[in-house]
Amino acid sequence: MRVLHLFKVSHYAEKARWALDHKRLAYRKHEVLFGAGQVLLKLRTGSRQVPVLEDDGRVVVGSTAILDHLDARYPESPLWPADPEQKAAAREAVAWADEKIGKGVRGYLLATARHDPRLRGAAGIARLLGPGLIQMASDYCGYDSLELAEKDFPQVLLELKSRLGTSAYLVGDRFSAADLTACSLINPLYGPPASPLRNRWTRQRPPLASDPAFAPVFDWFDHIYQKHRRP
Ligand SMILES: N[C@@H](CCC(=O)N[C@@H](CS)C(=O)NCC(=O)O)C(=O)O
Repeated sequence: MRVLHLFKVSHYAEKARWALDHKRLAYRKHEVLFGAGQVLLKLRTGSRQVPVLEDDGRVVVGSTAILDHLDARYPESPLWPADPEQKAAAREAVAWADEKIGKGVRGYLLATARHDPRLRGAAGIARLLGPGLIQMASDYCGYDSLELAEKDFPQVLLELKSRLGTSAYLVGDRFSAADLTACSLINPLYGPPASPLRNRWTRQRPPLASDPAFAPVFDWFDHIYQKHRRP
């Protein structure tokens, strides 16, 4: 049986889950515990980070590697475009989303959590983190400071909006790994109705979504989840 090692709240793990669900592949979810669970994961798979997929004796570490593995082994319902130029564009978009949205969402949530204890609890960010520890966590998100993370993230959303333009998809005219990646990674901030990671906090669109400049991006998330997120 395939096993996907994950944290329940991990947005990179949502990317892997979505890919498996998209291909209608059965798998068991193994929820890794922070700390001790990661030590065991490292012993078993060589990685302390999730997601990790075990598929028929093969260990695949990292969300994009999992997408590649699944497309190579189970070509039905492809995630990557067949056309080489579009495939290269999708790879670039996935790498951009991994870096900018994946890390940016984390930084932005931690930054806003400093002023909002309710968000600290509801977003699943350790309830006990005080402002000092949250500041230290900015390193983990790859930002020099959380002020920067807070300021930067709206720019990331604007770039996403301009990458989309008037198209329904990030690359070409069909759903691909690029849309799946961008939408999975936004999840800790906002979980559209069709998202399995939707929780008490993510049920509400974040305050910045009420700015008309960002509304089209959030409408796009809703649409992609509704149309392409197989349960
Ligand atoms: N580039 C990796 C990123 C994975 C990642 O950042 N995983 C986080 C959870 S969202 C993690 O396991 N963090 C625990 C740690 O770094 O110790 C991927 O695409 O899978």
